[in-house]
Amino acid sequence: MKIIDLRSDTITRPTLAMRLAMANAVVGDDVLGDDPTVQRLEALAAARLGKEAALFVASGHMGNLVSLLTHCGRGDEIIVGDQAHIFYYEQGSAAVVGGIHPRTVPNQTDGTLALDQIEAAIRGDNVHFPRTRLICLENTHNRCGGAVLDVAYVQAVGALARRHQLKLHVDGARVFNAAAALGVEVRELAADADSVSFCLSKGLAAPIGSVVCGSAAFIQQARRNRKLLGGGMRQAGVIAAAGIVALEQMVERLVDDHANAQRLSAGLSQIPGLAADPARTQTNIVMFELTRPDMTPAHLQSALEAAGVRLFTVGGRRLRAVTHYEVSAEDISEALERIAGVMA
Ligand code: TLP
Repeated sequence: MKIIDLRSDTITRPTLAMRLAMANAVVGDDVLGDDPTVQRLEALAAARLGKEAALFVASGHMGNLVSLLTHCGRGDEIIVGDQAHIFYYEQGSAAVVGGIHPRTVPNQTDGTLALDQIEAAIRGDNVHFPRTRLICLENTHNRCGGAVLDVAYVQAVGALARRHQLKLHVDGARVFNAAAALGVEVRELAADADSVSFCLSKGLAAPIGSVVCGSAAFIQQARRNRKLLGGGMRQAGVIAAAGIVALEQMVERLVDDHANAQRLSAGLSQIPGLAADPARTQTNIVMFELTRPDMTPAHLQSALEAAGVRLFTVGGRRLRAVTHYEVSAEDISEALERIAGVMA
């Protein structure tokens, strides 16, 4: 039985082109500034995002943490969504490592933070308060079901940040999915942000790595912070080579993942005992709910595992399925049949 693995787009393994590029990569000591492949990836990423410079990091988590450490000092406050990956899934690392205080604003179901609620969360000058320094957005928004923040919204938050002398960081782990869904260039979604981190190892299918993009001065300081976290990698061109292939060959096909997610969401919405909303599936993440009261999401997850369909529970009665390049349209039909079988 073929396992259909919908746990995450992080499970994608490197393509043959990536493996060949990795084998043939010209490398050097990147901590000493000598790795031409890492430099090529960073230049390519900066150009795609429309920023002056970029920094290759080990993971999306490291990209966010390096960015936060670079924008903020100890005791500074960030405004962040209560469903944000930075707040929800990163071990509170900004607080643990950087002494950075998170101030949450509720994420709306479309992944946005209401502008008036961001504004209300900005601290005044008062000896009792931490200093607000940074606003964080997430695009696409993972826990909001892969929701896309559009260009006008990011512009509005950027303008609000500038009005209050704050910085804007975008956790763009899946920002290429956002751009594909909107039919815009990713640089349009990055234009108003002071820093954007994006992942090569999710839908773009590289084995390892993320990139932080920003001004040259920001990236210079971010490079110091990457080293502080033990993230200085030596012949990192071996993995950066796969990242270059990811950017050059794997971006255009993301729309296929979105079409598969749409198929999956529509199919799930037809299965008794499940609730899914295809209109809210905008990219490659499908959130759905188990409405049958005699079953828990954990039960469903293990029954599906036994039927060769893997996915995650994400709290409450919700489950998450993610499409990616190792899942075909036929796999989606097969997965739907198996899910309907389990539910019956
Ligand atoms: N998300 C993972 C899990 O951690 C939940 C997933 O399977 O979706 N930002 C966002 C928006 C993310 O979704 C993730 C990973 C990260 C950052 C962190 O990336 P990594 O895993 O490379 O550290």
